[in-house]
Amino acid sequence: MFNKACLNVYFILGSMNTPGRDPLDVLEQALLGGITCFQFREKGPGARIGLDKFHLAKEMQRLCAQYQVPFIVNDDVGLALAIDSDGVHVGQEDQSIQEIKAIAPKGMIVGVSATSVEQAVQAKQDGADYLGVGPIYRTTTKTDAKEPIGLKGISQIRAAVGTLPIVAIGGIQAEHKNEIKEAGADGVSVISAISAAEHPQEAVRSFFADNDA
Ligand code: 3NM
Repeated sequence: MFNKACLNVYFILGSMNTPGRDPLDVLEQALLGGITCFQFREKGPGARIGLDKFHLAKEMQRLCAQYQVPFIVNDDVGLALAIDSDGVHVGQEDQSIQEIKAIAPKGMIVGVSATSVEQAVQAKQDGADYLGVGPIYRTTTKTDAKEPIGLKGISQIRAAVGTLPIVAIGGIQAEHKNEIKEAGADGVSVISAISAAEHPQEAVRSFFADNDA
């Protein structure tokens, strides 16, 4: 089910990203628009915890399954295992890839964030299935985001990791997609360009407006 084509338009969302709107509605709009992967990222101020988080994850997982879109859990390996998600995505400060691989079912996708060539090479060696590389541009969605690495950062990481699937992240809008793919990424991951759009479904469509519709 998972290959690099899944990274084409990779949507990330938590309930904190949809103030005043039902996050499930926003996700369904995005699925109707054609997102190719989804990450549940319930994190930061106002994020749901405990059973509330668990239930939201289950509902989002069910929606994604309906549209046959891979469902990936950010950071929370326990949750990923408990609901048998398609994958888990971890940052540099989260649980190590080797530890996760040791306890996760065979075939569970493990994505890793990398902001430098060194981190990317290490993640590949440790067995990451794909890399989330960024931030590409400036973003206000993640308060502790690093300095942007730009298109050059993507090209350098691509050169260092061969064919390992890469998705770019951070400050990405639809009009950036072509240059990002030309720089060597397999796709783009976004939060606000879709979650904050008045019409999330149309916002997703705009990511397909170019050559790979
Ligand atoms: N991770 P938006 S940047 C979740 O650099 C996340 O690893 C980043 O949100 C990283 O699409 C980021 O609204 C926020 O800029 C992406």
